[in-house]
Amino acid sequence: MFKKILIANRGEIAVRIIKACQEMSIKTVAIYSNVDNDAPHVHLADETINLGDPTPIESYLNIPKIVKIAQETHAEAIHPGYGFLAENPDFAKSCNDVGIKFIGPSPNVIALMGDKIEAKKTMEKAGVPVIPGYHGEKQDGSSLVKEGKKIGFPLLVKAALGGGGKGMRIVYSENVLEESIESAKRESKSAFGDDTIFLEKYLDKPRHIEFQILADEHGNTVHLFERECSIQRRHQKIIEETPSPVMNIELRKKMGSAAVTVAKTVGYSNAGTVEFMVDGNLNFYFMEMNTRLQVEHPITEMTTGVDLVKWQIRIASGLDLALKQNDLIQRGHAIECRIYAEDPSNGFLPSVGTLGKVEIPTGPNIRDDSGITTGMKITPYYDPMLAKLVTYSENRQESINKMIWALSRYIVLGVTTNVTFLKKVIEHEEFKKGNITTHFIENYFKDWTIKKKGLPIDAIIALAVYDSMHLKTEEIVRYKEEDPHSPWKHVGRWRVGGEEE
Ligand code: MV4
Repeated sequence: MFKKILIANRGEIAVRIIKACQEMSIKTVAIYSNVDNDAPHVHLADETINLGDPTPIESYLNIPKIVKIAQETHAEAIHPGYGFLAENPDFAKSCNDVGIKFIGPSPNVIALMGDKIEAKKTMEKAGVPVIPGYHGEKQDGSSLVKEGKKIGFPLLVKAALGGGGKGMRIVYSENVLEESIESAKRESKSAFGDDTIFLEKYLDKPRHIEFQILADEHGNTVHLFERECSIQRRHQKIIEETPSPVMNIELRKKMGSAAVTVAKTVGYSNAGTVEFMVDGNLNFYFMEMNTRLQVEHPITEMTTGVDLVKWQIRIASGLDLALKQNDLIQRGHAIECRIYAEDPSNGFLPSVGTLGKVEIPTGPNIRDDSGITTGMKITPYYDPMLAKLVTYSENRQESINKMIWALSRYIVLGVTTNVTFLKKVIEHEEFKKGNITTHFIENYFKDWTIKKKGLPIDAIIALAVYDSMHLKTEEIVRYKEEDPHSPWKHVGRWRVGGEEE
């Protein structure tokens, strides 16, 4: 087992990984940029090395600098977390080349899965269902138009190196097909330096359902069931849950076994996620594989009792996967809400500032994975996700109720957050019924702005906080008497939970 690991990340995931290392008696090295001096991952680690300039390129994306720090601190392995360098094959290779173990799959597998066309072709050959479409060699305009007509409309144009909707176009009719292909190619070229695209039938009422995989370096592979990730906004997941409300025993068996086939086909090792699209008739299709630990891994941990980060570390150190498929069981129901520093009443623009009071509710089966503390700076340099709130219960309804309870008591001052928005989504009748697709947010929350009506419990608590800070409350919080129920306001620096005037 490793004696020391460098964590090439920041925020809540760096905290999550450091805590796993502490439990395993592994020393940790944290890296941090100049705006992260007060970040919790820095306080938790055994050694900390400053990266200087906060721009991502100069800090958390700086491969030579990070590898050099790992060598100098004698770290034997690097955990990349998610985002930043987690799915960068050059980084994985740079680590392995100097004898530092990259905690993840091999560079070749990362590169293969990074190319959505190659991944799709490989899985089609392996007999895994893929979304009907064109993913061939011909990339000239007229061939692609011809193939597009064969598929029919609506169809989707996707970038080979894409993901997250970049370079993607929905095409509803033939007369805009050519220009959509061209503009997708242009966008893809500027975003990924490559303009290879592929075409897919546009699925009706799709759900995004993914399977967690663990594979050791000796050929043992298991899946840890599904996560329903359909609730997203602009290709960012915001709420995930497991089990999926549409899943049944038979479908789970089929999809789980397809996910294991995907992993085995490419000789996958470590933790990974196989993403599927599921249509209204419960047909499922392989979409892509994420070759990293995912943001939403905690809901799988809650329902299986398996610590995914510890297994990543054990697998990377060469241990056998002791978990057998038949021993794994899914029990109860877990939901995760992603807490972002963003302003729902202002186009979800990232909100920056220095954090004041942070009060996260605790209670039975409430998990807080956060990377925030009072005094920490929230800057525009990095992803605005502050924390993840997870609730677990014996069934979906109870999990939802617990989440509503917890969100109502979640306080972050200093920046605006999406907490109130999350609560509205969770409370939506169609969400409660489990009637969700990837278009849920655009369907039901299109021009959503918070209706400012009054003063809820969170604001009352916030007022007490202001008092304790010797500030005059009437200068800080105002609300409209005629709107007796809702979220509050702020004036000046401090904001509560949701929104800004
Ligand atoms: C799809 C799809 C429907 N059919 N593929 C791909 C990237 C991911 N973030 C969203 N993706 C989708 N791929 C097929 N064949 C629906 C989505 C999708 C989506 C598409 C257009 C506009 C908004 C969307 C939101 C979520 C998912």
